[in-house]
Amino acid sequence: YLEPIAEGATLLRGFAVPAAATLLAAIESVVQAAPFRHMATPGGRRMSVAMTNCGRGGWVTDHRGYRYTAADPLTQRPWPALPAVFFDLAARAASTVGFAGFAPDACLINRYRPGARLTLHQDRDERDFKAPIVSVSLGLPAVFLFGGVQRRDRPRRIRMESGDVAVWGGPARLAYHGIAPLVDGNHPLTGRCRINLTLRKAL
Ligand code: MD3
Ligand code: FE
Repeated sequence: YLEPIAEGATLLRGFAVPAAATLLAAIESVVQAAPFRHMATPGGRRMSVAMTNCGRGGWVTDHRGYRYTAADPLTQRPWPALPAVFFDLAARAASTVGFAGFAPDACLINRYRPGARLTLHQDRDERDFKAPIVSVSLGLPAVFLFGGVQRRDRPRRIRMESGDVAVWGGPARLAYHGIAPLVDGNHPLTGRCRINLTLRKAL
């Protein structure tokens, strides 16, 4: 079930299928304390993806820029704790592909409704690029765009389905990537949306 994508990047098809219902229950409790919201980019655009976080750090964007915060700007309370089921799944996925000892301290939770997308970008707001990033797809399928380390590298299109987990490390850590506009559908676990967990060592 291991699909190599590039040097340092591996897709673990269906790795999170057994844990999916438990993951969604944990997401539900995070969202009760820290609701999904549409953040603004530094340029003032509203993101089509709704986001929230759990863990010691949470990724935020506003007119001042991108950064990790200890508190949710909406509630001014600390982000909810990282559920053990998130941590364990991410650590197991990372160690399966050779990144032993991955200890994420931040999890961004992205919710895509039909039409929502994420334009091509790099993840550069973390302190240490040596740690990999683990992502978990739940619900509706999406087309993941995987480019190179330069923006002009033409991205490949990879279909991500519910329960798929990807590990991005080594030379792939700074690759450009994005999500094509979500196609409408209905998924038994999530209904008309896709949820993505992005687990990082950010602090
Ligand atoms: C490849 N999220 O939140 S996760 C993001 O599906 C983000 O919500 C997407 O990109 C989503 O920043 C994709 C997959 C991912 C995350 C980080 C990467 C792929 C990556 C870093 C380097 C290369
Ligand atoms: Fe990203």
